[in-house]
Amino acid sequence: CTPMSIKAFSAPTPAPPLTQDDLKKLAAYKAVDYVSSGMVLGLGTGSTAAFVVSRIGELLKSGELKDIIGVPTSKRTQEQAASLGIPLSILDDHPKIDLAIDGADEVDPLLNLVKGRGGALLREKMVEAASAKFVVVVDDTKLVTGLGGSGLAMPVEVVQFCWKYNLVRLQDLFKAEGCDAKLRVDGDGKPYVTDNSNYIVDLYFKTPIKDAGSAGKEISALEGVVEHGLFLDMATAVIVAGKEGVTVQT
Ligand code: ABF
Repeated sequence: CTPMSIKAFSAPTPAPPLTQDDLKKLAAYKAVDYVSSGMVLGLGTGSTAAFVVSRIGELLKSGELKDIIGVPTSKRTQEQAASLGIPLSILDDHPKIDLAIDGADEVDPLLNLVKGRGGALLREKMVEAASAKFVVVVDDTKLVTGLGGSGLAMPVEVVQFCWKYNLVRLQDLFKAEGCDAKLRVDGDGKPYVTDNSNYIVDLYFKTPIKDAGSAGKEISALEGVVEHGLFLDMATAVIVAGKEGVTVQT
C-alpha cells in the first residue's frame, strides 16, 4: 500500500515584539491624526517628537497635508524639519499656535509632566504655552504615579553666572525631600549648554514631589533660574503607546 502523503504546514511566524521605538512611532502617528491642513504647529523635541516631525514631512510631501507652518522647540528640531521641507516660523511671527505635539519624560495621572531631559525645556514651554492644544506623545514607560518619582532628573535651566550658587539653592529648597542637584554635563564632561546658552541643573528626588505646583513656583522665584521642567496643567491630551495598544488620555 502507498503511504499517505503528509503535507507539512509551517506554523505562522509570531510577529516580533514591539520595540520602544515602535511604541514611540505608534504614539507619534496617532498624534498626527490631530493635524489638519492650514495649522500652525508646535514641533517638539526628542526621539518621539522626531517621529511626529518626520510623519508631517511625509504627509506634506505626499500632498495629504498642505499649508503647515511649524514652530520648532529646539535647534535640533529646526534642522530636522528644515531638512524635510516643512515651512518654519518663530513665536515672534506666529504667537498663536493651533497645536503642539511633543514628548515627555514623566506623565502623572492628572496629565502633569516632567520635561527637559532632552535639554529643550525653555523653548518647549514657551511654544506649548502659546498653543491652543498640546498633545503629548509617550510610550508607557513614561507613566508615573507622582512627578519626580522615577528617580530620574527633573531639569532646571539656569543662567551660567554663578550656577553653583543656584545649584545649592535648588538643592536646599528640597532638602526635606532628599533632593540631590547636579550640573548636567555633556559627553566630554563639560557643562551642557542649552540652545539659549544656559546651563541645566538636574534635580533628583528620592520620592515623588509632594506639591508640584508649589515646587514650580519656588523654583521660578530664584533669581537666575530661567525655567523648570514641571509642565503643569498644560497637556490637552496624552497619547500613550504600550504593548496592548495606543490609548488617548484627556
Ligand atoms: C522632549 O524630549 C523633552 O521634553 C523630553 O525631555 C524628551 C523626551 O524624549 P524622548 O521622546 O526621546 O523620550 O520631549
